[in-house]
Amino acid sequence: MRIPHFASFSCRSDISLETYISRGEKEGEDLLKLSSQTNEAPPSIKLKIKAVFLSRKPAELTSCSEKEPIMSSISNAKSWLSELSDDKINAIAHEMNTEGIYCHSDFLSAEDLARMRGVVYSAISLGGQQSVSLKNNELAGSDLEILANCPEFQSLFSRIYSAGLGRAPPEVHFYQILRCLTGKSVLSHSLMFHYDSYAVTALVPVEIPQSGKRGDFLIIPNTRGIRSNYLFNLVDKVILDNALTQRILRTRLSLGKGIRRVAMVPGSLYLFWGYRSIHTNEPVDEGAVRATALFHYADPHAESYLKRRLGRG
Ligand SMILES: O=C(O)CCC(=O)C(=O)O
Ligand SMILES: [Fe+2]
Repeated sequence: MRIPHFASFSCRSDISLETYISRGEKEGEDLLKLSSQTNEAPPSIKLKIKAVFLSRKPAELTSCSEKEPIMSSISNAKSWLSELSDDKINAIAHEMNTEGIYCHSDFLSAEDLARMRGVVYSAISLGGQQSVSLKNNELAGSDLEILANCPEFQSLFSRIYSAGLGRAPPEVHFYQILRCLTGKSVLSHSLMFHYDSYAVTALVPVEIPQSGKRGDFLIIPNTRGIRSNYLFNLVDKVILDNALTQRILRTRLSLGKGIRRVAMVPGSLYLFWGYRSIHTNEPVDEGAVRATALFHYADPHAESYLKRRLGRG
């Protein structure tokens, strides 16, 4: 059983999740005060976010591999994942190929989402009410780490990879991000059409505004294959990343032409070929929060000499 070593109060089974969350929020406020007094650098603040978050987790919330915990995190996700037949995997890969995106609803429970939102709001608060992204190591101890380490979740990716690309899947290591958009910086993080560097992308919305601009996900599916050479991938990226292409794509969006719009539902799991598909998100209002958990898997150019020489390996 995982005992949170950062915990500043003990985890007891007779304390409700809500109580833990409210205690965590109180600690978040204290940390915020502390950071404004000491002008601490963001990385150390992020470590403290982790501390706040870990302190919220009742000891009963156990890792994926443990048997019959009294109260289990990601249990909805685990039960769906453990029943995935090969036919279902083929159907998912087929939908990613034909529709561009596959969606499974209610992947996370309301309790999972509540805990994840706790992390989002602590991170935003400690980041000065601006957009923040927490990466792998900053998510250690969270439900998102538990999910990333869950063998059934990992095998979903390798199975989809083989079914969709007909290649032997590489070992599963995620490039994981919890992307929290809010404040003025929302605009600079939105409508930036791009290709991911990884073949498969899973996206789980944690917080989506219920009024005003929703920050819909936008995708032009499967516009390219997996490039045989990193150089060709770079050329694609240079063409896509420039101002003219971005303007053309935004015009295309305003004309409603050829771009699929997906209104994201918190707790659903979305899967798409991130490397192969041009995609981005719309903005949300400055005062709103949009948070998405992303799991990127399989860098086709992981072994590229050129990539390493360019310092991107
Ligand atoms: O948050 C989103 O909707 C998409 C983010 C994304 O595509 C990325 O981080 O690579
Ligand atoms: Fe992306």
